[in-house]
Amino acid sequence: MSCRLIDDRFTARWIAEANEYSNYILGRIVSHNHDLYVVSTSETEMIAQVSGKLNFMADSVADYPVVGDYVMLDRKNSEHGNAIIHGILNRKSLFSRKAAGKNAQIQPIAANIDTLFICMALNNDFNLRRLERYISLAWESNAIPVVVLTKSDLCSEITARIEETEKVALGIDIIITSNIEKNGHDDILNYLKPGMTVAFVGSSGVGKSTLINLLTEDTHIATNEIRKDDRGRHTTTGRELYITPNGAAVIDTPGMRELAMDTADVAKAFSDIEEIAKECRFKDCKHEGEPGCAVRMAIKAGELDEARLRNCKKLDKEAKYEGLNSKQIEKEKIETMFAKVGGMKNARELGKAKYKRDEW
Ligand SMILES: Nc1nc2c(ncn2[C@@H]2O[C@H](COP(=O)(O)OP(=O)(O)OP(=O)(O)O)[C@@H](O)[C@H]2O)c(=O)[nH]1
Ligand SMILES: [Mg+2]
Ligand SMILES: [Zn+2]
Repeated sequence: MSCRLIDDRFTARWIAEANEYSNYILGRIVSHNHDLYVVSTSETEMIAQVSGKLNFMADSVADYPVVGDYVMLDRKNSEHGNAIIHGILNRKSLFSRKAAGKNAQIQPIAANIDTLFICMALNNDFNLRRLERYISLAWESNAIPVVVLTKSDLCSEITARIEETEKVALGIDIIITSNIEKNGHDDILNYLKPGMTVAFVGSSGVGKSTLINLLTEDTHIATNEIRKDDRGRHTTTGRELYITPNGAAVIDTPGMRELAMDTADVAKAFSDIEEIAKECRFKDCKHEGEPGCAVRMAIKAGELDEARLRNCKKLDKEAKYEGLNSKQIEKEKIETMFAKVGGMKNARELGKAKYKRDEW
């Protein structure tokens, strides 16, 4: 099934904003490849590119459209060439990843997601530390996370895995699925209401595309054939938006190999520790043996897992380190800006080069 046209169920909340640009046509990005985008409008699907102005004004990759974005287009059809994207409407949410590494930039993945399905397989992909990172990034994105434990057919200790997951995914729904046994699909379908947008993220090979194919009753997305062992090759290379038979938008993403913290909300992912820490005597308590430390007391009383505190500290440290790093990036940006003013000739080229480099 190809992506159907966007309709009022999706556009209602954007109509008011779109009115400000009454000369333009509203479209939604369904996929993109380098600087070419596929956009869906109420009438058709066509190729589009960003306008020269949008390109020139862009400060970072986040200023370019991503899958799920609502955009203003200059034409109804592509009879006379590719459409031009003149603006991106305010995003309700934006899920970004950050590759590990010193100078890694933020990579926006998908926009305007209501529910973010964080997929993790119940085999050797199962990793609670990685799940914590995903949960942090999910809260940061403004989408509501749901944890999907996939490939339950490969796991004989499902109850134990769920219990472990519950300790990390506080207040987050957990769904167990198997694409082989066709389990848990109804639980996922509950979130796919008309007009809603959901996205699937998680490591390569956990079965995201297979699941989406089954949900959209489609064999449109490339997956590896179903097999009973753990191996699965990296398959999804583009990011795509599909529409389910009942009118929900589903975004597939390629598996992410590394996931580093950015401004991700560590505190929210560890809200249990935050809550206990409110009772610490010192406001800036590091829970490292200070007197009156409520966190230490909770660990002693067996109410909090010491390992969880360690992970929280580790992520916090990483996030701070990344913060420092982004300041350096900022400094670099300012220097580049002055270089631009000094020698305008290269300004546009600079912007373009930056965009290319940041793609993945
Ligand atoms: N055992 C088992 N294998 C599955 C299940 N779902 C998918 N697979 C297999 O796992 C492999 C990867 O599935 P994909 O759907 O391509 O995985 P993906 O998450 O989309 O991977 P990327 O696109 O690389 O991010 C394939 O060989 C699938 O047949 C499942 O529920 N159980
Ligand atoms: Mg895939
Ligand atoms: Zn403390």
